[in-house]
Amino acid sequence: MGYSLTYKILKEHLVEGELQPGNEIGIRIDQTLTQDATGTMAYLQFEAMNIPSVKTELSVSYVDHNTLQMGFENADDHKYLQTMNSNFGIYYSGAGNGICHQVHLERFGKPGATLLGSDSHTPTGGGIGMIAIGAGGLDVAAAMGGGPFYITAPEVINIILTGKLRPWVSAKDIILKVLDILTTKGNVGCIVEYTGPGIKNLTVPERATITNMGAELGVTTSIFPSDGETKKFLDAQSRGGSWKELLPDEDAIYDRTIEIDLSELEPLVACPHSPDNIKKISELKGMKIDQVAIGSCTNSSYKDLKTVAEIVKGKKVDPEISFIVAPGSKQVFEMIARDGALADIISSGARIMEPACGFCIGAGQAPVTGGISLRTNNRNFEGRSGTKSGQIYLLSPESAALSALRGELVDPLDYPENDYPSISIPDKFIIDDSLIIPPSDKKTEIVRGPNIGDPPYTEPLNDSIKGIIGLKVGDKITTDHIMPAGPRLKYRSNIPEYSRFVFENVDPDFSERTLNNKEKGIYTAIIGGVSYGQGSSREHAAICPMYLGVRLVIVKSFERIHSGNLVNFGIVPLTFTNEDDYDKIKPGDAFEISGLIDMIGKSNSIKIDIAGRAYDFDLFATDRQRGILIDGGLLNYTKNLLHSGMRRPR
Ligand code: MIC
Ligand code: SF4
Repeated sequence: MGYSLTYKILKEHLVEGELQPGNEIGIRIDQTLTQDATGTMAYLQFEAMNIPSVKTELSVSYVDHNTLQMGFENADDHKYLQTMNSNFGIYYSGAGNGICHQVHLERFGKPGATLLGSDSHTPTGGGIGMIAIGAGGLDVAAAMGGGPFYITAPEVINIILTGKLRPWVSAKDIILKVLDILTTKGNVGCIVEYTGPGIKNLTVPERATITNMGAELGVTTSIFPSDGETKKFLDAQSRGGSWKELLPDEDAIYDRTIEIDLSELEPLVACPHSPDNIKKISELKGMKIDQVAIGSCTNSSYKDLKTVAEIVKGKKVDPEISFIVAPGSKQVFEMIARDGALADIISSGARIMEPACGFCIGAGQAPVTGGISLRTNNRNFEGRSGTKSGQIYLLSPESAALSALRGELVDPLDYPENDYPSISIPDKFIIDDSLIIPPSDKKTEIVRGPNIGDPPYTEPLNDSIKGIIGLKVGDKITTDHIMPAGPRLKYRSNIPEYSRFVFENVDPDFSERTLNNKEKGIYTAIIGGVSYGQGSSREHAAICPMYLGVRLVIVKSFERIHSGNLVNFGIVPLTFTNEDDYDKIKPGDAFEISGLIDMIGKSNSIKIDIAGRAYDFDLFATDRQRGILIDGGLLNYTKNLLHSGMRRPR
């Protein structure tokens, strides 16, 4: 009985637990990455662990989210990151060097290694055969300290790709098809492994588009084998030494198998407001549009932008739309600048943005009221673009560029096959790591401007809690609903200030009301539906509610990263034992729990009295997470373990 590639890599990194689907396992983490919007908190927490230097093989800190620096706040964060990183053995990739996932793939990723990143799109690294997982910043801090990362040993979904894509159909259409099949719900605890004869026709940037947006499935990660294409990519990055061949065994066992014939795919689009709301472009063609934005960590490689350049070369975009292009990294930017592709894009009427997250996280380029925006990124949650009424459609760079020229959504298959620009991976990329500051041997001063707060303090778990149901929400609540980004991003290092915006677009009074209640000793519980907490890894969606006095979140189902973040910050995650109870509980109902610590310590069943009636709920936590809840959060728990010698850092 052979192993999948996923299980081969997990086996090599296993440090705790038994590698059987469904078991909790601890794995060794070789590399970590952070970005500035989650990184400041992660490093403040790392500092609080009192460990002199990172214990990983490689840790990199990127600045790519808050690069606008409107006011001192972001600049303060960046200076803190740069000075802190140099003292603790961490590489610092500054603003302008590119989006973390793109740069990590280009310059640091290594087949067969494990990567933990404080960003949900860390699975991009699966494009070169890594087990690359997104997590909350505190989990990443613990991994930097040498602690294992805990996951449920996954069920592996094998997607067998056969055939070859037709001209005008590309990697984005493959992952949109996968989202159509698997949807964004019900895949927690799975890893997607791609195999089959079709993968040899996919270059590394194409594979990375697929593993990147695999995050929207809610899976732990996605992975491609490391083969000749991977070698070609790493050789072109002058990193051929990092390559090794990694394939699943021929008789590998998978829990589920799906086959996709690439030659049958056609251009697809994810319609508002969910990445799994998939339609064929042919069904929607002719729709007038207001904006086209090409870039983000999903589709901003050299291959993507060179394809766009060839499509718009010598032509002009519809002057009534706004056409935005953002390269994924300095490497991509410099290459399209030097080979003339950038000039073709500019001449067509594009507005060029710096290599950063930008429009993808609502940092600029918000569409007009009710505007239709075609974008190549991975998320189209309501309001994320910065315009609540904005209608965001996700599609390939090819479909986006052709549509920009016409001012309406067009079906690329209506264009001649021979016009399709077929771009391959260059033999050599331009290598210039001058914006990456390596760690220093000397200890220097860490600069902490006024925007750098203290790491969040988690109160110990109360044995008895009285409170009210502060909010009741429906299905698919994303972390963008809980903790909006865009213009609020600059408060990521200032918890009291950022907490003012919790659920801002869902219930504008939530924050003030909840904090007032806490001051009177009344805590808050939130009721939700399925897939609560999907999307971003931002642990602020747990930290800020915790700060306001939220102690319980009771839902029909959770997404992995968010439920882990709730535990890490001492909020008890519960699911309905009887889903019918969802309808019985009302906002404003009073609740009361007694003997909570005992219940968490002993069983998974938690009894709560709500509006005078007794309800049963299931604790959504592993044995280890119960310990974390009782210790009052992961920081306390990790400090206790690392310093009591129960678990030695490597
Ligand atoms: C996102 O795409 O939502 C983000 C912004 O990259 C987040 C991280 C964050 O909120 O800082 C993510 O994907 O984890
Ligand atoms: Fe940045 Fe968007 Fe990628 Fe998140 S999804 S890392 S905001 S580019």
